[in-house]
Amino acid sequence: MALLNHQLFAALLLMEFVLLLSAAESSCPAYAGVPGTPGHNGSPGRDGRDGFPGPKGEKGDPGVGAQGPPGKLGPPGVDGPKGDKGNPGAPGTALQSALITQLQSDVKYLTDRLTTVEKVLGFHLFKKVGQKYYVSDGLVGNFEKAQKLCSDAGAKIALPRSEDENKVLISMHVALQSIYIYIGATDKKKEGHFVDMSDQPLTFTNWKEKEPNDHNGEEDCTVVYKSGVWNDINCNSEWHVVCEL
Ligand code: MMA
Ligand code: CA
Ligand code: CA
Repeated sequence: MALLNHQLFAALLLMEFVLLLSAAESSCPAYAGVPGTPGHNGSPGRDGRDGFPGPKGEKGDPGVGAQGPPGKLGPPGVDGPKGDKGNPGAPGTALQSALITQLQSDVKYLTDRLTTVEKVLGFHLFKKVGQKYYVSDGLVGNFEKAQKLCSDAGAKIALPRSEDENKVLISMHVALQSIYIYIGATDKKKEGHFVDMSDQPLTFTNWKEKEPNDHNGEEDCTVVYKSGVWNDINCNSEWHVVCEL
């Protein structure tokens, strides 16, 4: 509205100026008048339009972030190939060789003893005499069964080889409440010629008087009484089984 008034005002001013000019030309004679004093300055013009956009700025520096934490440990790698066999060592001294031989022998001895002791522990009843163990589960059977029970346990049917062993064997009678215990001596191969289970002649015997008598011609196996004396007996009769380790 203000703008329109300004324009209207300017147009009226212009028309008045033109009328005055034409009046002066037509009515005034030859000489010009004294010039008037200059008018006041006009009001400031309107704001100019926006300038063109300036040039594109320079690329910024790369940002600086703090380093992140390390990643998790990866899965283990697969085993590499087996390495080559090492070179043979320098020869040991005579003393070292002797020591190694001794140690190997000791290890074998101890391993064998441990194997034996573990077998012994598989039985309910066991008694030690010297390096030998007499063992039993209190079972009864004929001579063939007695042999099988013992061999199944990695043992042999008992056979005392000395007075000491014979005494310890008969001490098993108390726990077993037995009358006879089978021992590993027979004359199956040659009547009257008793041998051990490896067919070797007996180096210790403790026969009862008048034994072995091969009663009825059918006694080829051997038992021990509570008193410790031996008797030949029928191999099909059933008596307590004791093994040795
Ligand atoms: C039983 C038997 C034999 C033993 C005699 C001894 C009758 O048979 O045990 O082996 O020789 O007794 O009298
Ligand atoms: Ca006989
Ligand atoms: Ca007899």
